[in-house]
Amino acid sequence: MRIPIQSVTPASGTAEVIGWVHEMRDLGGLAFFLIRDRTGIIQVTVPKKKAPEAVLAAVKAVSRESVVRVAGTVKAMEKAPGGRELIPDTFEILSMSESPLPLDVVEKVPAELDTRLDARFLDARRPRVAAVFQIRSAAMHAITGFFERAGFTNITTPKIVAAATEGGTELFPIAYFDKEAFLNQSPQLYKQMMMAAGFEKVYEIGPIFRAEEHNTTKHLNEATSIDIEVSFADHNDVMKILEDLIVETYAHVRNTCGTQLANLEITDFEVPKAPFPRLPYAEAIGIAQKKIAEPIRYGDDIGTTAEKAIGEEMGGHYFIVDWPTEIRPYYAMPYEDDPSICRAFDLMHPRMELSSGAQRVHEHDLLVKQITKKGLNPENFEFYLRPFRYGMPPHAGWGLGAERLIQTMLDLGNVREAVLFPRDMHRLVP
Ligand code: AMO
Repeated sequence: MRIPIQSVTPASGTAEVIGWVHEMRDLGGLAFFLIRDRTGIIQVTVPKKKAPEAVLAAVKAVSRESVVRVAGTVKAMEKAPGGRELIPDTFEILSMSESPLPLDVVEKVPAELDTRLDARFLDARRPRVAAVFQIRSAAMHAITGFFERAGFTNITTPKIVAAATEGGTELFPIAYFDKEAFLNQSPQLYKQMMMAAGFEKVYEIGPIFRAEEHNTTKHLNEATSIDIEVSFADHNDVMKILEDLIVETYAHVRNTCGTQLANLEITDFEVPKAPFPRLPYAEAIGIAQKKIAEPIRYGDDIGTTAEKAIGEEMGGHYFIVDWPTEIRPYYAMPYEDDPSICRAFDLMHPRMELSSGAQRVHEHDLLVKQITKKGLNPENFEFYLRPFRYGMPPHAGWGLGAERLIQTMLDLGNVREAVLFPRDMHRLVP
């Protein structure tokens, strides 16, 4: 029976492995193969004079990255990976790979990201690429565990919707029988409606769709959002949940992903320390004004250049709080004593924004007023507004981008590296 390559030792005696031909070398009398599965690599040594005919035929025919089944005797061999080699009795080609390969799995030839994404199935055979997705999986596991332990209910909300959540732009229209419909930009309205349903603490991890026309290293047209909504909570309560979640997720990755971090050559993986500093928006603008050449004023959005400058000053994760009401969505709750600013926040990594959230407006009439002020039509939001007329508790929440979390955690240059099959303006296949 096939055993994982990692568990083959000289003590195994005999072994059967199945994997990809990672490398091959012919030294005349001896042929060497490295066979790889997801657990590791083993050297297969073929002494040509002694090997069975069938083995010799397969060895001659096989190409790199073909899938092979090899069975034989395991011997200690100091110089080989894992200190052992396999001398085959049988060498069977299960699936022959074409040559040349569209991408060099052994990474002797560095490839452009586009080439890599076009042949993602090959790209992901490389341990350093697989490591990103194994770490992403571990991070998602930690996040789900965190929510379940904290008593959150997992919900699934529709991705085909009739109205914009975050404003009218950036919407993907779709054909929905005879009606106008869109791909959802955020579960925002639905997670809030579940507060009216009395669920108190909900989370959803699901796709969000944004028709962003920026082709940048941090924007995707399909992203994964980790969303929560909590009743009887304010913005401070949910910021605490967010920073605890970030710390726990990093700690889980550090504790369980040693091999993957090594594959990525990350030797200084640091778990951030909570609490993260709370930087008022006005002070953030002040820092940007001192550090960057382009003009920026109170009331402006914090763009990429400003974000980087402020990030440098802050050094680690931090929150920007007390935003001008005018530049936040209609659902953010203004402060009672100064309604020009609101109970909204962004969680920032020194490189970019990771999450946005707020305490929400839970009073129906104020919400209608704010929707109208943004130039939106409250009639389009009737399904959302209705629950606010039948007992809506005060509530708060946030949305955290899964890809940006992984991108910043692993210091990846491009957010596309944290997505198996990214969608951007130019990429719809594979
Ligand atoms: P926002 O629009 O700021 O807030 O999105 C929240 C987080 O989702 C991620 N994100 C993206 N990641 C990659 N590519 C994109 N195009 C993209 N768009 C968003 C980011 C961002 O910080 N409803 C609110 C959340 C809330 O208040 O609960 C919202 O969607 O990491």
